[in-house]
This record gives sequence, C-alpha cells and structure tokens, in this order.
Amino acid sequence: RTGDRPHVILLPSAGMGHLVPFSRLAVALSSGHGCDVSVVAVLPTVSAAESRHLQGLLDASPAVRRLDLHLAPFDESEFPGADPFFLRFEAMRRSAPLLGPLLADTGASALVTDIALASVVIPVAKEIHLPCYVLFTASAAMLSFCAYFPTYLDTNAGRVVGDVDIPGVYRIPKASIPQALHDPNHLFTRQFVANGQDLAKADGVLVNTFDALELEAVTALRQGSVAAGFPPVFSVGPLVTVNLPAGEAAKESGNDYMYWLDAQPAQSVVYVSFGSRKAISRDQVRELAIGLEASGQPFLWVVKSTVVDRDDSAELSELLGEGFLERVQGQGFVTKAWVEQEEVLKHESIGLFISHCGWNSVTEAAASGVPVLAWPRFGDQRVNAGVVARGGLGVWVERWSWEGEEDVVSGEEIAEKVKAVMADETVRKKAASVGEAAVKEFADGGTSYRSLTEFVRRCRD
Ligand code: BUP
Repeated sequence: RTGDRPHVILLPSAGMGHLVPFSRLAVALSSGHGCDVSVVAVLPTVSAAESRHLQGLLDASPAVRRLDLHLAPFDESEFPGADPFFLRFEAMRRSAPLLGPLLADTGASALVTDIALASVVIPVAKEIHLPCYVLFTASAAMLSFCAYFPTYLDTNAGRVVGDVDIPGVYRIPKASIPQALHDPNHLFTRQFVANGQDLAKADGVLVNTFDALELEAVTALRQGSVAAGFPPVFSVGPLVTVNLPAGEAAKESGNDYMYWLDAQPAQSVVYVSFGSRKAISRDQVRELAIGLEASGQPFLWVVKSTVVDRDDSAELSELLGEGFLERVQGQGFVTKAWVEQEEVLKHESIGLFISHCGWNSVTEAAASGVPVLAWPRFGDQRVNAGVVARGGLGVWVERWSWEGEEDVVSGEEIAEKVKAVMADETVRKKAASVGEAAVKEFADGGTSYRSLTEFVRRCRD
C-alpha cells in the first residue's frame, strides 16, 4: 500500500469469462481510481487464451502486480468427465486455506474474490481481518438468482420444480435455469448453492452490469427484496478496456480480420462467436455456414471446435464442409484463431452480433451499441439472453437455444432471421440507445463510475 492508495487484491477463477472482467477491473482501479492492484494467478492457466490475456494485462499495466497461488494437490479423478474449468474452480476452492499466508503480509486494504470461490474465500479473509468483496462476473439477474436459489431449494425439497420467481425481480423460466442446477448433486450445484448462501457474509458485491440495463434486479438486490440483509451492491459495468486504440492493437499483432473489416460497408457485417468455452456441434456448424452464406451479408465468424483451446486441431475446411471457404471468399472471414472481440465490436462495419450470450460478450455488445441476435446454449446464457431481449439490446429466438446437441437449426431459418434483424431499424436504434447509456454510466460521473468510487472509498477507510 503506497501512501493513501488502497491496495486491492483481485482473485479471479478460471476461464476467460472470469479473467476478462477481473483484468478490466484491475485497470479501472489502478488507472482511474488510484488503487494499487495485485492479481492472484494460478499457473498454468486452463486455456492458452487465459495465459495470453494475463500476460497482456501485466505487460500493459506495470502497476498491476501478480501474486502466485500454488494449488494443493487435487485428485481430479473424483469427478470423472467434469468440465475442466469447473475442476479448476474446485481445485482453487480446496486450496483456499493457502490464501491466508499468501495475503497476510501484503498490507492489502481489501480482497475481491470471484463468485465461484466466494464461500470458501470469505472465511479465510475474515480470519486475517481483510475486508472481502465479491465480483459477480455475470448479470445482475443471475446474481439475484444466485442469492435467492438456496431459499428456493429450501422451500422445494432441494430441487428445481418449475419456474423460479425471484422476489422483486422477475420469473426465470425453468428452461433458462442452468442445466447443472437441476441436479442437486452436481459439482457446480454444490459450489453455486454454497456461494449463494454466503454472499450475505461479503462486505459487498460488485456486479459487471449497469443500472440502465438491469435496474429491476439491481434495485431489488439493494432493497433486500431478493435476500434479507444482502450486502451493498456496486454495479460497476460494463467494464471495458480503458483507452483501447480503435483496432490498432489487433492490427499491430498482424490480425488480418481488422483490415478485412475496414473494407466492409458501415453496419453491414454479421459477427458470429459462441464464446471461448464450448464448441457447437458439427451439424450445427454446417447449417450456420449455409445460413450465413445465404443471408448475403458479409460475416466474420470465430469457429471453435473444442472445449479447451489448447486441444483444437480440427481443420476449418473439414468443419465447414467441402468448398465453403472458397465459395464465401470475399463475403466472409472465418477464423479459428482468437480475435480481439472488444475491438471487433467497436468497428463501425459491425451490424449484428450472433452471440452465445456469455455475459462478457453481452456487456461488450452493450458498450458498443451493437444489436445481438441471442443464441444462448448453456449455463447462465439463457438468463443473459433474457436480459438482452428485455433490455432492448437485441432479439432472442428462444426455440433455437439448446443445451443438448440434438436440435439443429436449419441454414434457411438462420438466413431468414439474419436478414430480418439486419433490416429492422427499431432493433438497431434500441441497441444504439443501450450503447449510449452504457458509455455514459461507465464514464466519469456516471452511475457505474460512482459505484466504483464508493467501493474504493470503503477500501480506503
Ligand atoms: Br472466442 C473469443 N476473442 O475469439 P464470455 C472470446 N473473446 O476476445 P465464455 C475474445 O472472451 P462463460 C475470441 O470478448 C469475452 O470477453 C470475449 O467471455 C473474449 O463467454 C470473453 O462472453 C468470453 O463471458 O465464458 O468465454 O463462454 O462461459 O464464462 O460465459
């Protein structure tokens, strides 16, 4: 801790969906809000994308320091077939006691832990008298669901029996509840319920959303309607990369897609990405290819074919079908590589984002005012798609969303929907006004800026 600069320690868990908002928070705190920041890292990271991202953060922000957490031995065979990211959550949770000695002599003012680790980290922080906040990396709707879910289970014999009506917020349809939570014994359910129960013990909860997008949920949480005695809620989003030089970083690293975007007409390109964590089925990839081609719109498509990027060796041409890449030359840019999505979404050529609705993707679309065609698939994505549709950021064709891989949406249907949404002025205008609100709230003096200022004030006390 230097002078009266608070020293905030950030503890992200695994996966880009978690690391990205933490790194943006690190930059916001250290550059705009006068804090010293340390980020706890577990190396090696699960994916190569995380490793590059972490290094990029440290290279670009010398004021942000790294604290290495060495995990205790953990026998993964206890959970055969489990998602590698959930396994890392569990390994980190079991290593929480190691945080005490790691953090004790850092002179820290506060710890901000990832929601995935909350219930095990809060007691450790309390033991060393370190104020402990939680960063909720998904929507406020999902935060309210997480806070209410333990009570819901208590009154329903421990199971999901139907829709979940969150007091003061809205009803989450049964089909939108993350699949794992339908099984009380699932590893993720156990973590989720424990974290939800213990949220009330945190000194506060930061959430990567903004009031104009999710006023109902944020207000209900603040008023204690969702869970009595809920700690202060700081809506600090949409967390964005500060001082992003439009397209320049991506171009410097030799990424041709930014040059390709430069050559496209304004608001004409359909950007397609289903996130960094789970591939879509091969049959659906083929139909999507047919649909994008038939839409006649230019498109930039990030194709993923494995769960963890380190294992991805499938050939694009084999995935997309014979002759596709040759046929769409000029119309489409298809890549398996990582793209700088935040920069892509800021590019003026982008007219639509077909998205799996990982929460970071939603917040990035909001920050750029780009309409979303929501195509959620698993986890919290359906709840997020609901936020997109309610908040005016885009449209959601609910019957397209699937958890299993059995239903394939036809190329013809995809092409029709893309054409219709691209031609819809109302969709475009609404998304643009969400974008204006997002920028205003995150900027100096906006509600999210003030929320973060209040959090820092508390860290200083
Ligand atoms: Br793929 C990809 N470039 O090529 P979400 C992703 N991203 O910058 P996820 C890129 O990764 P969860 C790419 O901008 C976002 O910040 C993207 O997070 C970035 O989805 C992040 O959108 C992905 O939250 O995580 O990774 O599926 O499962 O936690 O939702």
